[in-house]
Amino acid sequence: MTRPLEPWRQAEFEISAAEPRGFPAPRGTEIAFVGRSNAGKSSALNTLCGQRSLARTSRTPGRTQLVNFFRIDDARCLVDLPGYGFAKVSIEAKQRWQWLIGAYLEGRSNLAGVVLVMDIRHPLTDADRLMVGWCADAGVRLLALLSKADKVSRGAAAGTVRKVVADLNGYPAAHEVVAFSAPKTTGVSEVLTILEDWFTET
Ligand SMILES: Nc1nc2c(ncn2[C@@H]2O[C@H](COP(=O)(O)OP(=O)(O)OP(=O)(O)O)[C@@H](O)[C@H]2O)c(=O)[nH]1
Ligand SMILES: [Mg+2]
Repeated sequence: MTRPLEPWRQAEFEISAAEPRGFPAPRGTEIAFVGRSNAGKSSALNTLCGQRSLARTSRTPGRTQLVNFFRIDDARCLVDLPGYGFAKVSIEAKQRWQWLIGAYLEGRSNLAGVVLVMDIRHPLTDADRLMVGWCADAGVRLLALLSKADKVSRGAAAGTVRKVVADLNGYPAAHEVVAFSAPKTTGVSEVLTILEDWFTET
């Protein structure tokens, strides 16, 4: 099936927010990307939009603590949440991260679902599980996007997908698991299909 990619290609950076009062007023529906720093969130976002540098790759990983909003059109918005899991980050920075993500996830009335980006070689870390728990409590749809699938064999990727599917078995809201590769564009149409469904069902 050919997906209507064109609107995604037109996606533009809208605004960055360092704290909840900087979040733009909800307009249309939103899908948020979360995951460990370096998991491949920005790369996935860029690949899905068919753009090379829509979301900037952080030169100083772990330091960016902003929520970035990218607008597809009036009805659709993609949100890049700060990456977590950097051991070097101070306790205050971690608490700040929790506060910011919590404020976004708990308070965002137009949130259609969350894309949890995880390196296919290290899925479901403790922090990822915390994230899954938050989404479950909030009743938010979840897509586990297993990035860097090009780094493992096809068989290994399929095996990890099965494991994550089994692990998310008890997840209360709608959820999906997809193996993804930014350079090879593996999983792109599958992910676009799921996210478009979320946008239209909400
Ligand atoms: N081989 C391969 N490398 C990838 C893939 N996705 C991302 N990368 C690489 O992984 C590194 C981190 O990617 P980013 O997209 O910047 O990761 P991020 O999750 O946005 O990281 P933060 O912004 O620090 O939270 C970069 O060097 C990317 O080129 C992928 O699918 N395959
Ligand atoms: Mg990033």
